[in-house]
Amino acid sequence: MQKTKLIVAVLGVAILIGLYLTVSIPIQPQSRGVKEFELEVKDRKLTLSPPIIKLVQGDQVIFRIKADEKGEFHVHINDKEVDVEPGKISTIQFNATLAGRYDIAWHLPAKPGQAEREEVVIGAIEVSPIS
Ligand SMILES: [Cu+2]
Repeated sequence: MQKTKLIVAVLGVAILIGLYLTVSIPIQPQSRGVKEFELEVKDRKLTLSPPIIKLVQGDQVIFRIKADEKGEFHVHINDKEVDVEPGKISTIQFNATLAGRYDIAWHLPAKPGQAEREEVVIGAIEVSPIS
């Protein structure tokens, strides 16, 4: 009888601790609501290391982007792009609706007589599916 009581008490405490941990420690600090990232392009690279932004399907995302040269920041997710100029912050906003891996590219302004703009892949976005 006493053993049973002890087991019940231990289980109860374990469940309470489990609940406390689940409720009080989210997996990622901003996993609910909008996820914001401050990104910087320097020497045609993202200063983030590794240059991979991990998201979960359904995340709403805002990138605030700085760069040391004029160019275009292009996320190959939903095909969003924005012009960036040194000394200014540009923003891109999107919803990570589809799971997968998407390139982040930096486009240099087209030179005169150049049909295609040069593109450098500077990072990636990884969207994991909702389990
Ligand atoms: Cu691109």
